[in-house]
Amino acid sequence: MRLELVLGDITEQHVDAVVNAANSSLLGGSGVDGAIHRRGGPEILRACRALRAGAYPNGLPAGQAVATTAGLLPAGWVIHTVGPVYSEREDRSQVLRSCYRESLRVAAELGARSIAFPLISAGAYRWPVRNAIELALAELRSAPWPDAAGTARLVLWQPQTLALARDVLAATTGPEPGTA
Ligand code: AR6
Repeated sequence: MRLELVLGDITEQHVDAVVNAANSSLLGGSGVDGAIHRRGGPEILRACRALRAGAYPNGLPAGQAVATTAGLLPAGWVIHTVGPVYSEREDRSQVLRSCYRESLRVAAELGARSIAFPLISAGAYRWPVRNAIELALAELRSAPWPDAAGTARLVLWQPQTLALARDVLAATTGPEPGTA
């Protein structure tokens, strides 16, 4: 699987599936979640309400992932996942790792060949950015992916976050081939 780091807006990614950094309610919020619902239109919220009325009456637990239509977005699906809120007292990194793994699993089930992730938990949920990048890259590089030609893209919102992600990747693999 090819791993890409790009600067940009998750709502503008032309991939099979984009991942939403949602909350358990699945009913919207700020940051990535707000942007996805705003740009994707009401169809996504309708699909999320249907999930709450059906399989997830109590909401989506942190670390899990579920897909809906992408509405008006250029992507084919939105995969909603719920990151953990950062805690200094409790190590929740397995939950954060699970968000990436479960999203990839759902994407594979859908037959998606390309997927774009935001940096889950690194905004409103206050996860330290470098560690959020380290966990994201570790999962994206090790997760089983049925399609060897598939692409996983990590979309960074700020230039300094992209620079940090490139540093982290280079520190673990050597210079990154073919980055945008
Ligand atoms: N495209 C790509 N990245 C973005 C965008 C965008 N349009 N907007 C922000 N980021 P966050 P979380 C970056 O807060 O920490 C919501 O209210 C941002 O700079 O979206 O998992 C939900 O409903 C940061 O690096 O997600 C939840 O309640 C990263 O995306 C809660 O926030 C994640 O920031 C989830 O918080």
